[in-house]
Amino acid sequence: MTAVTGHGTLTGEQAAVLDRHWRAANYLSVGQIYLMDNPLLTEPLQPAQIKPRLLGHWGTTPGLNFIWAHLSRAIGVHGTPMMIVIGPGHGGPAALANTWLEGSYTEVYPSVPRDAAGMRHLFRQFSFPGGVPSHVAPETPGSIHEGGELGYSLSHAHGAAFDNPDLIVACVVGDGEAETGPLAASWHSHRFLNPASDGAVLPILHLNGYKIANPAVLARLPEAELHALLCGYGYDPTYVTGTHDFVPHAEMAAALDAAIARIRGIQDDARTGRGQPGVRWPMIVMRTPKGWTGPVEVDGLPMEGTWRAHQVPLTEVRTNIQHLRQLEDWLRSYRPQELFEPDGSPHADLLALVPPGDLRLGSTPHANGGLLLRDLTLPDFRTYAVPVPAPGGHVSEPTRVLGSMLRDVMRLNSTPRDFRLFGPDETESNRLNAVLEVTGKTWEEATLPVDVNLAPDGRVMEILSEHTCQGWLEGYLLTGRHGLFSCYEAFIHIVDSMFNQHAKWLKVSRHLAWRRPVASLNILLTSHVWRQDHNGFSHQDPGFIDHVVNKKAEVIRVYLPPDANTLLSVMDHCLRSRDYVNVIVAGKQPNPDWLDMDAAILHCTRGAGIWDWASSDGGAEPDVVLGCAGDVPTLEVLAATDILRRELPDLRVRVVNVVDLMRLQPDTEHPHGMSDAEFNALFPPGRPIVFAYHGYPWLIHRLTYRRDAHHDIHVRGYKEEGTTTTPFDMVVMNDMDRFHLVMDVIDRVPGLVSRAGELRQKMVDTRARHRAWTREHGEDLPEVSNWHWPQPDSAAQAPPQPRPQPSP
Ligand SMILES: Cc1ncc(C[n+]2csc(CCOP(=O)(O)OP(=O)(O)O)c2C)c(N)n1
Ligand SMILES: [Mg+2]
Repeated sequence: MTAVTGHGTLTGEQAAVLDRHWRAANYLSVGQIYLMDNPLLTEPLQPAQIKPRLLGHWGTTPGLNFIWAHLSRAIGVHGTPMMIVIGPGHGGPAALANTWLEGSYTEVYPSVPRDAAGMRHLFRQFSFPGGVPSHVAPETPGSIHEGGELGYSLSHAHGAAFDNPDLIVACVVGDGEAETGPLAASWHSHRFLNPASDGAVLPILHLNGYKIANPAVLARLPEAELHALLCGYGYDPTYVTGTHDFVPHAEMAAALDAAIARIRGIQDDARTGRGQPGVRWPMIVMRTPKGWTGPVEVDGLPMEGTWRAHQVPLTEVRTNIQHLRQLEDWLRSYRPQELFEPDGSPHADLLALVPPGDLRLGSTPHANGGLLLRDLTLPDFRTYAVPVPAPGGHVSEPTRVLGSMLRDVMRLNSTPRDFRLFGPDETESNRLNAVLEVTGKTWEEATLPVDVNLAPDGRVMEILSEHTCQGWLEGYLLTGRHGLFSCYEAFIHIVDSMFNQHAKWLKVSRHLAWRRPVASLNILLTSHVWRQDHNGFSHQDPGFIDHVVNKKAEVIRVYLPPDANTLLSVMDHCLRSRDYVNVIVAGKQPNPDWLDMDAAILHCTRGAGIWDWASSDGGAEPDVVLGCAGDVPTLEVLAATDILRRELPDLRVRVVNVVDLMRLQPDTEHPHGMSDAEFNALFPPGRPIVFAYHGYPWLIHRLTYRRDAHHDIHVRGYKEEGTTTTPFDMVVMNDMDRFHLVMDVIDRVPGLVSRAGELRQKMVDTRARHRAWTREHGEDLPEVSNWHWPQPDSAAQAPPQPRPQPSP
């Protein structure tokens, strides 16, 4: 390899320091993948000093090391706070090597000092039982991005940059990663980045040519085509190319200096009123060989610069003397004795480029967002309460009511700006539009007279990419801010996997004392399965909850508020919580309000409870329990109860509503779980329980299978029957309607079937009548649409029943 040159903004001496830093990081990376002992190669390498299992990814690592060294230099020179997001997070050795070199690692983990013993520890622990993961994991200082699942780097980086006006987030995008859908969509993120009030993202496309076993598409595009693509995405790319024989230190330094200057220029213009729409942000395209500086050839096959370098280039080091010698030569090619003191500490001169204190990439507080987290200023949620003179005595659209509260959350947290609402084009459809009274929908591109509510500095983030919404929000939260993602219930599945990764991140972070708690990821699912009036079957899928409950109980919470006041109370709780994923399922359609605010708070505090006003068991042992979770199931259970109370007045019915789904699990399984005694007090064993649930019925069985009463639980829920039809036809299609629930009660309560045969038949007939009526008239039976919970004499007037409005 030829020596570096010293032109451009870099002196020869600075280039030499950069190169020494890079060599040191490369040495430490190879050491992590291979060595258990002899970290400084003070003696010839022995097979016993090699790890028995060689795990990790070399291919991407030297490029990452190169970028890290250069970012460190640029931060020092410009005094610019920066953060790094590493898309190919499998290059964990790079982040570990560099944080160790710069000292940030040892500050977090004093047991890994910057000396020979520390270096040995650093090497041994990597991908080793009891050690640290091979990826840029939560354990890695300076990271908000694991990178194991590829595709989310740019959206995370933008989430970090929003409302962080001084921060530049350098984002390494793998050329393979760039083929993923989420990454492809997230190139548009800068179109939502306001140079006046946000920070900036500097994408560095890492064109090392290959993925695991294939070329990367972007690396094989003709240069002009790649350039046109990136320009089309709104970037102004600079190209830096390195080869086996040429290390482009000067070019990279110049590219970074120019990019930072350009970013500051764009921001200065925007912040002094000289900004223009259509900003072209800089980016760097770094074309270097995969496995750069590693073995050129192994066993006669080309290695450096090929896909073969992706993981571990030399695989038989313990058993093949040739491989052992090649590894030793490779390690010694970095000339460790020039880089480390005899005691193992890095030479002071190669650390000359490391910026001080919190400016180090491994120490930036932005990557440990809990350090910067401020409690939201929250309005008193009780002031948004809807009046409920008696259960069912008022009707409201729960998400619309919530919208008023969120408007004020938005307003109260406009300085500092640390609350945003995210969603794929559905804020208005989900009836949260009140927020638009105080902020706009972020939009940096041109506008037309027909556009409404768009604003460059808006804090409602709408892009039709659930991946991008989720990634933005995760980046925003992990850097110490707050937010809410509102999404159609069926399409939240698009981010199933991203939710997985975030839940894993939280699970690990919670056990790292140095990582301070971050605001919870709040997901509001509305436009739910039961009320997809416009859309039908494709939009009917309540399965996200099933997916969520697979994750570690300590980080997941699921709420099914049955009405507006309970939704307000739940949301207030979620916005105050830390380190969870809160999933809240709530309807947007007109829905009876069951609880006044005091009752709602009490019910939400309990999480699950007997609704004595609906029950007819007089507080004694019930003949049957009707359980419900979710707004539509609650409505159907109450309507069924009304029929039972009228038709079978001596039947003792108990109504139990569950708002916090995790209450159903045993307390040994979930922190919110009920003890068996509590559960039995609600659902006494030996009594039939007919449970109407918002989602797929089997989940209730999963959650309760250990309960004494499990044998007695019969669940109704969504069983994948649906289409574009009336609201009540949906519940009928899934046998969760009030009439079927009454039939279920008659069938399950011992002795009832013999004396309630007539009622049962009436229920069957009413279902048939419903079917005929809807097919004839296109709407639900009047007795269904006009049903309301019996009102006390003082409120004998039927509550107002706005006709449900179909909505998108
Ligand atoms: C979404 C996703 N699909 C597949 C993989 C498996 N995988 C791990 S690394 C890799 C290749 C990555 O290539 P690139 O982004 O170019 O990274 P680099 O070349 O820098 O290693 C693949 C496919 C993954 N981690 N994530
Ligand atoms: Mg690649």
